[in-house]
Amino acid sequence: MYKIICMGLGYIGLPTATLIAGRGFDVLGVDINEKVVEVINRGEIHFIEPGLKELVQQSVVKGNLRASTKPEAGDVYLIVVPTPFKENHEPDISYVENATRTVLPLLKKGDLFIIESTSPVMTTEKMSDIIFSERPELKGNIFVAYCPERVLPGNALYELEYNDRVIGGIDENSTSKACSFYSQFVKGTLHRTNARTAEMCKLVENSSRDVQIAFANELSIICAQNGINVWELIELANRHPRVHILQPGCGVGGHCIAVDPWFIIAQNPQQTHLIKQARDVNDNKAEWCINQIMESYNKFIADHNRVPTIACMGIAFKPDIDDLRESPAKYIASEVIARTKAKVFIVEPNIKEHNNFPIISLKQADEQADIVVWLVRHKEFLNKRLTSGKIELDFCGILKK
Ligand code: SAJ
Repeated sequence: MYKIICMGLGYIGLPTATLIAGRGFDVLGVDINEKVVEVINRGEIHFIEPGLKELVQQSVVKGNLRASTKPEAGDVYLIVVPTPFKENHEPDISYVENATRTVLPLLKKGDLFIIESTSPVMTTEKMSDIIFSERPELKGNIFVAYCPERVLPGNALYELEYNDRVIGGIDENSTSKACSFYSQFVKGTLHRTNARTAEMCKLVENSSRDVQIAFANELSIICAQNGINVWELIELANRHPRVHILQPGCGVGGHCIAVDPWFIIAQNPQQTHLIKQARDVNDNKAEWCINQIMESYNKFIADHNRVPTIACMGIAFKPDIDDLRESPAKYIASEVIARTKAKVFIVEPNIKEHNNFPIISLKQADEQADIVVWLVRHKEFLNKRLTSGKIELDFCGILKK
């Protein structure tokens, strides 16, 4: 039975480590954050993911899953650390490189080294160059592959098991070895390719979604201008057998779709027009929402001769999660707080309290707010009727029939 070392215990690393541990493997999860390590070793988790806590608890009790700030020698090394971008939108692969350098002294003949972190093209080759320049005796004796994760936060456990995977080794043997590893816990089809194609595949998947959402967001602005209900319009257009328009929102957030297109843009600045434009459209959608709120706010003051109370409904980056990373809704709420004199409240059913945002219940918002701004389509908001006479700005389709 292999021993697996999973470098990174975040939104993807922890569910992955837990799934593998659940198959009876000995898994050591490694994270630089001592608090995260301590929480996991207690059988708890540090973010919301349905079903995960129970599985972590079971595996920790059984002894299959342990967490540590330091790696141990194993047979398979999974690199599942973040790849953010820098100020100038250039990808920052320093976490991948640090994780690689940390396990480098532990590698031995026959080991499998896999990168799952979203990475710019050629990162896997760069990491294998680092490994082989420091440990030349391992050249041709270890297996190195790239296998991007594809799971949707909120549905991670199901998707980890059932999604197809793209697996690209630095050579055929590495691809085969990685495929045989994943076949032990993935029920989706495993697709063989090379490392560069697998890296680009991940970036393209998220860029494609970004471009499609940008189309919906652009439509929403055109519709507002023309007095057309965008939700109805999209529903009707999608009745065409070959049309599938996504949903507009208050922007695109999270740590994937709003980030990964930049990795393609950074490496191909002359060739990326549509991909860059989509990023701009999606980023500007949040600004457009803020302008709409400001218009309503100013009109309220002119009409009522007093400052309104505003409730921002949702600050998570998407429905039904507690994740605020790169959240356009959170950005909009903070801008409304900064730019108005209004009393601004936040309703976020997935978060109990927040240092910077006054969180109140839906009922309290209904009692107190003059302007209600629907930012995130949380399930708790659906089919809720507010007291009539309020100004409601709907940026996420809550009021659609
Ligand atoms: N959004 C819209 N309209 C839509 C769909 C989404 O505005 O019709 C917004 C969401 O509100 C959110 C953002 O887009 O702000 C991203 O949400 P998402 O649900 O599309 O995606 P993520 O970021 O949670 O996960 C994505 C997934 N990628 C694809 O669907 C191609 C997931 O499979 C990846 O594993 C993940 O990125 C990742 O880790 O890269």
